[in-house]
Amino acid sequence: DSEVANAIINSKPLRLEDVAILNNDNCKIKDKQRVERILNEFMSGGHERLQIVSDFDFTITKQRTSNGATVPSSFGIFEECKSLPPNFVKAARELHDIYRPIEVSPHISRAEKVKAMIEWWTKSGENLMGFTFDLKEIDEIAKKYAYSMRDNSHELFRNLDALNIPVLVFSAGLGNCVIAMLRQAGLFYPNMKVISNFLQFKDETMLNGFQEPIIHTFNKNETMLEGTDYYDLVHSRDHIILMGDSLADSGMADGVPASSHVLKIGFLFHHADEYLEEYMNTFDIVLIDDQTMNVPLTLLKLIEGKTLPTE
Ligand code: MG7
Ligand code: MG
Repeated sequence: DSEVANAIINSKPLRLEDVAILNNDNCKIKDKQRVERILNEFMSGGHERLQIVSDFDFTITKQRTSNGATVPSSFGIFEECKSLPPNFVKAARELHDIYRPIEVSPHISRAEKVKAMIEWWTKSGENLMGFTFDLKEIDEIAKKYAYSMRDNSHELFRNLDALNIPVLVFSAGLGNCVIAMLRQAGLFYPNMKVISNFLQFKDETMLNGFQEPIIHTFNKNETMLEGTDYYDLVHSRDHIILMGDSLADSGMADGVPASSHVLKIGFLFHHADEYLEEYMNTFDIVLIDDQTMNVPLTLLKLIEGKTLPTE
């Protein structure tokens, strides 16, 4: 029973080998001692010291669905809206074809990538001008893709809200679509804050680009929180679980106090063999083709003291 479980957990340190899910073949951990140490610290700190920082696209949404149905990105959701002028959609695709290869290229320096990404998001915002748009359209498309969320997302986000653990969803995508997706899937809880790019309107219905500041692939980190209410809410929560699917997501907690402990979970899917080593050097826990929230959920239950490590 849970009292026994608590007694066991509280009396001796957790060993990683006792947490079954972290010993699966598709779960790769480079520094097991470090993960074991951080987990024990998180367990003794309890949920009051915990905060979650997560990417959205292909981190909260799946990288692959079991029936092969597509999972669009947040920008992809927007670009599916029927009333958008065809020349807007054409221009958006052209920008994607130019800049996406730069974003993911292993041969281009970070500085050059940052410059290119600022160009991409700026031009993308400039295209979003001079036509009317009804935000309700986004809800309709988002509803269609409610199946895209990782398995057991509901249990994870419901528990996080019940425990008042702040969840920061950090997205370089389109925030209006991120919120619509979360809401349509029943995952948008009051403990959640979405920092992302939001559409700006002029004269109420006329699109006028993105609101400032632009969040792109390489500047999404907690320095963006300075001066916000959310910063006050989380700055004393020094135990952080970070989740992302792209290597650049590993920097999302940069800007938190140096004394914080960050446990980084990376979801790896595309070119897994090729990228495994780099993901293992970047994230504490790497999950290969895991389309569920089972690992974060297990960690949460351990921190809550609700479960035996073997469960
Ligand atoms: N990304 C960035 N921008 C766009 C855009 O205007 N349209 C589309 N379809 N995709 C875009 O979730 C963030 C990801 O979205 C892509 C400006 C980038 O690849 C970025 O990593
Ligand atoms: Mg992502």
